[in-house]
Amino acid sequence: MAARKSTAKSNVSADDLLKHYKDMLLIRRFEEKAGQLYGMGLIGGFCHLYIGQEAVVVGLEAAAEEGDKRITSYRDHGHMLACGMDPNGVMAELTGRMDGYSKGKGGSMHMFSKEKHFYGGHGIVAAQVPLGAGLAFADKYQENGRVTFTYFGDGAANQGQVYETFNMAAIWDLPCIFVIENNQYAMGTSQNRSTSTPDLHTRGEAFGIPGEIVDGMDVMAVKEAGERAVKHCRSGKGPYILEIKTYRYRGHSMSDPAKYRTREEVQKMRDERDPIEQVRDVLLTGKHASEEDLKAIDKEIKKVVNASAEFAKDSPLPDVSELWTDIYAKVEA
Ligand SMILES: Cc1ncc(C[n+]2csc(CCOP(=O)(O)OP(=O)(O)O)c2C)c(N)n1
Ligand SMILES: [Mg+2]
Repeated sequence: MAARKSTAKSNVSADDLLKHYKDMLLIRRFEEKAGQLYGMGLIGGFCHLYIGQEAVVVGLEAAAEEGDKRITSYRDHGHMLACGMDPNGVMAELTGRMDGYSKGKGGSMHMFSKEKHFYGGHGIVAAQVPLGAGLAFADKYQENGRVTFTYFGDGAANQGQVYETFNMAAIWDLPCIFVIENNQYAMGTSQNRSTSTPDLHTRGEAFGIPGEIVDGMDVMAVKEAGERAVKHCRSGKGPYILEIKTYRYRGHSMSDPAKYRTREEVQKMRDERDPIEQVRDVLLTGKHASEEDLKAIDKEIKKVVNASAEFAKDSPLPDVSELWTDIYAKVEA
């Protein structure tokens, strides 16, 4: 159960790198656009952007297989795009439109996709953690070989229900990967101020759950750690913890004055550790892509993102009658 520090050293193919680059860039550009639309008053309520954390979901999705499940918190747009959900449907939901994933009734924090096995989108801190174990329980019961990625933050890692879940997941050897996205801040509180011991990957030791710490700004390190975790869970050995050290560049939500950290701290992270820039450098220095190739990719992605904003703006608001639909599930006899 010894903690291990991950480093990316694999012989990764240029095609893989290019795919990770595109996937991360799509999330970044999508989130930038969501920030703009929020500023224009087109997105209401809360909106938690994922900018800076892109390598976490892109790396883990590269380790997942068809049928694996994912569930996360309110900072969920990146997770949805990374598992292949449609940017149009996500943007339409953010703007409260009928063509959104929850017909415009859920917004940023409440989207789901049965097709892509994405189970939300949860606004209550850590509430998704026991739900994730429940999904993994269903897979174990059905003996279908699937694993569930249960994402939560460093702040959520201090919630009591996480430890009740760890206990049950360990007792039942559930195929659940607990992904702690440690971006160092819980809303306005730094991990140093709120957490008695900094090593969140060791939080499963009392329950016999192995864990490791991962460089979350390095997409390949995340992918490799994800593969180890998936292998462990799929082979029936029970749950696994990945503490992925990452960083969010924007405020906690759109209404955060961010007085708990300096601009210099954020700028330093952007300049020295940015996950997209790191892959860009490898692509260019390894001559796997030219500046022109990368410019063309950026242009293509901006087109997709702009189209999603147009799609959202053109989609109608939900009819008042929608207030009475989608309240109860139909249970098949
Ligand atoms: C049970 C509960 N308590 C408090 C809140 C308010 N709240 C929303 S996000 C948040 C911080 C969580 O931080 P972290 O788990 O590190 O996730 P991050 O926002 O960094 O992704 C808090 C306290 C909430 N939504 N639910
Ligand atoms: Mg956090």
